[in-house]
Amino acid sequence: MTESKPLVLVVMGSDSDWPAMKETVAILRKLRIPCEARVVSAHRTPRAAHELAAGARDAGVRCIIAAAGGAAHLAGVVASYTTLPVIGVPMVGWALDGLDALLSTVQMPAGIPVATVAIGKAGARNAAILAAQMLALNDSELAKRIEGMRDSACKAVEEKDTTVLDESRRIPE
Ligand code: RP5
Repeated sequence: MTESKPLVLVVMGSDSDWPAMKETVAILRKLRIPCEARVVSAHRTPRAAHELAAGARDAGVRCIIAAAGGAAHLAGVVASYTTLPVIGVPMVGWALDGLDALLSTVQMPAGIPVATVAIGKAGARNAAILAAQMLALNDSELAKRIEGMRDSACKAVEEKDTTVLDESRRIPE
């Protein structure tokens, strides 16, 4: 299968972020958005992070998703090297269990924004959906696929509702 040029670039500071960030890639693939996932670190491989971010627009990328944990400066550093929209995903872990990464990612000083989503897997999923919604601004077919995904989520909740309602009625007095 020939891979199309990635429209969304997913970067993470370590392969320890990959179990969460797989969720991002899975949703992008489901929505048929060409994407690529890379490990680059703002502090361990700063040159690679710079080159990837600075070259992304010319490579055809339209949105970057950046995940990191701890003193999570990757999203901010990436954002400083590109005018593409950057979505930051704070990773769980470390002494503060993701709160450190949340604040490091979201609290960007004025001028270089990072659109920050929730900590961990929920954020990883939402980052993909937010990137898709950005791309859907001028892609009505993609907008329909996003709606389809919401419909499936709605049906899943309705099924859960039926199950819980049934079980609640069967619990003896
Ligand atoms: C950050 O440090 C990475 O994004 C990761 O979340 C965290 C820990 O990295 P490892 O020590 O697991 O490689 O740079």
